[in-house]
Order: sequence, then structure tokens, then C-alpha cells
Amino acid sequence: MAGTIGLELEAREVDWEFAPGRKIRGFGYNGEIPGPTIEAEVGDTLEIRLSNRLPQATTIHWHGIRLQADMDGTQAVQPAVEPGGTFEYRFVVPDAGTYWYHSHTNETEQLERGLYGGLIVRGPDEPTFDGERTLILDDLKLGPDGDVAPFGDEHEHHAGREGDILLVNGEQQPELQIPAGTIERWRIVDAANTRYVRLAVGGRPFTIIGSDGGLLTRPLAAEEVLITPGERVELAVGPFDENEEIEIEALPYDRGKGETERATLATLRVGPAAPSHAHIPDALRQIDPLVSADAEPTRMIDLKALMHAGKHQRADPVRVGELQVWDLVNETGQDHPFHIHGFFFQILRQDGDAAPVAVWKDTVNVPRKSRTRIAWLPDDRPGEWMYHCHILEHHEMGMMAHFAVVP
Ligand SMILES: [Cu+2]
Repeated sequence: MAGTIGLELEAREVDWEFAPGRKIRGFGYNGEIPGPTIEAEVGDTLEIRLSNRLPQATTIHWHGIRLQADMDGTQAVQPAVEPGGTFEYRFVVPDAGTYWYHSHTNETEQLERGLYGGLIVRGPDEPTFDGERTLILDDLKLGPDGDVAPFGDEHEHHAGREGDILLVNGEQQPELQIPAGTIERWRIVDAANTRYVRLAVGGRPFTIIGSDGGLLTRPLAAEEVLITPGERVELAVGPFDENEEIEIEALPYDRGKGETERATLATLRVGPAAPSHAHIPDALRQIDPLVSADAEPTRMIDLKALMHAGKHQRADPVRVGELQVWDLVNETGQDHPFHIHGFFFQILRQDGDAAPVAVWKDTVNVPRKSRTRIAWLPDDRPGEWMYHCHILEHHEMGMMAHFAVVP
């Protein structure tokens, strides 16, 4: 039975102790960074009252949720909530998966300071695991004085903002525990402004079971996975042997700004064995293709032009029920994670190759000098929507466009 989940989220300043004895002035929901993880079941109604105790205006975007346009949390659909003000978000969560919520106002500062949290929606037929955790990845850029580095630096506008301090659930290099012999479901979100994370679990094999819009059609064996800002991935991790100590790592990746160094995100300590009841079926889910991978594009989006055209761009409207096949063309020298609000798409091709597995996405990395073809169907939720690069500094600079879904 679908229910209603009521929650108050108070955005306010918080002393953020991201490492023992190291504090900065953060922005949190209910005093926490990340904010409280919201857990719901498919069909539930969320009634969330945002109250703003910050010294600046804010809004909340419900990243990945197929909600009505007026609840999307952008300033295209609501006025920003001024300090002392409130706003009531009310929407149904129609799809199982790993989502997240975050500020959509002065994002470059508000997300860097911690205004984000997880949103988990469970379906009736979830695979069985021995444990589950949500890991929200982030980084933090500090100045020489140990405080958050100033915002709006010219270099950041082009290259994005990356910090040396890597965070998992708001903490630098936390220790995680897992019982030996067990398999856990890890729901991972990249909440960083810019940082790409090529994630590995000590070089051990794991299984990718989900992406932005819930489960894949079938599990995929892997030893690493790239997660770009805004994206989610779900992994089945384990089993490990007693007393093992495993580094959860970010492997080097070059997004067009030079290769990053390998870094430790967290340490996983394996404790005494526990019985396992985990079962990952060979078929996780049915996803019907929207269209064949050879479909001709109905629209081309030139990311280079989008990046340089400045703010307040407007793209052509799309009509409810008319299939969209978009070619995302990236002729710039860096990768860009393309995010569309309110709708899922399927990846048809990446640089000419058909996508290996059907999956619902709302954010996809378009590597530099390449193109990605996506298909999506505007269902009956007309209104004002947008797409943008999820490197927040690019978004702020204007690498975005508003568009209407019209009846
Ligand atoms: Cu970008």
C-alpha cells in the first residue's frame, strides 16, 4: 500500500567535521552532511517541507525522480526560497532506484558546502542482499587557511572545481566494516561539483546491478566503474575473507584536464563471518528498448555551442508522446556529464557502438571528442524542464538550456 512520507528539511549552517579535528563551515539539511537519507517505496507520496535557515536563498532538486514539473526545484518553476522562508514539495516516487536530492540554487557553493542527501526508492521485487549501504562521494577544495576555498575563480569556470580532500558520506577516508562471507548492495552517488570517480574495491571483482534509474536488465561483472557527477551506480560487493583490509579507491582518470592520481576513498575492514542469504538473479529486470540503436536522431545538441552560448538558453519544445532521439556531440577538449531533468533516457550508441546493456539513465558522461545518442519519451508531464552539464561550474557558466514539454 502506497503511503505518505512527511519530512521537514531545514537547510542551515553547520560545523562540518569532515576529519577528526578538522572543521569547516558547511551547509547541511537538519544539521547533517549528507542530509538524512530518505527511504520510500514505489508509489509513496513524499511531502517535504524545506525551511531555509541559510544566509542565502535555496531550492531542492530531486535528481532523477519523474515528478511534476512544478516540484522539480529549479528557479524555472518556483521562486528561490529566501532566508526564513519555507516551501512544500509534494510528489509521488514512481520508480525504484537510487536517487539524490540537492540544492539547485547557487549550486557551486551550496553543494560544495554539503547540501545534498540520498533518496532511495524500493520496488516490490528487489534482489536479496546481506546488507545495504548508501555511499555519497564528494570532494572538498580548501584554501591555504584551511577554510573552504573561495568560489567563482576564473579557472574553475572552465575546468570545474576539484579538491584534494575526497569524502564518503561527508567524511574523509572513513572506515567501513563488513562481515566476512557476505554480499552487500552499495548504492553510490557522485555528489561532487566536478570530480569523476573511477571506482575500484581493492582490485576485487564486483557486480554492477544498477544505474541512475534502478536495476540493469542483468548483472555485469566488473573490477572498476566510472561514476561522473550526478550519476549513480549500484554494486553487489563481496564476499571477503575475515580480517581482510581493502582500499576503496579512485583510480586515475583523465577527463581532459590531465590524469588524476590514484587516491583512497575509504577503507573496508572485514570482520567475523556471518551467514549469507544474498541472491543475485541472472535476469534483474525487463527493459524494453524505446527504439532500435540505428534510429535517426531527431535533434542534435552541440555541447561546445551549449558551453559557450552563455546563460538563459532556450531549446525547442518537445511534445508529449513524441519519441526523442538526441545526438549529444562533444567537440570540446573535456568530458561532460549531460543531465536531463524529470525524464529517463536510454543510451542507443556511444561513439558509434551500440550500448551493451539496456538501462535507464538521467545523466550520462559524453567523453571529449565523441558523441552519444540517447532516446527518451516525454510522458504526460508538461511544463518547464531543463538539461545541463552536471559539472556545476559549467552549469553555472551557462552550459544548460530550458525547454518546455507541451501537450
Ligand atoms: Cu561540462
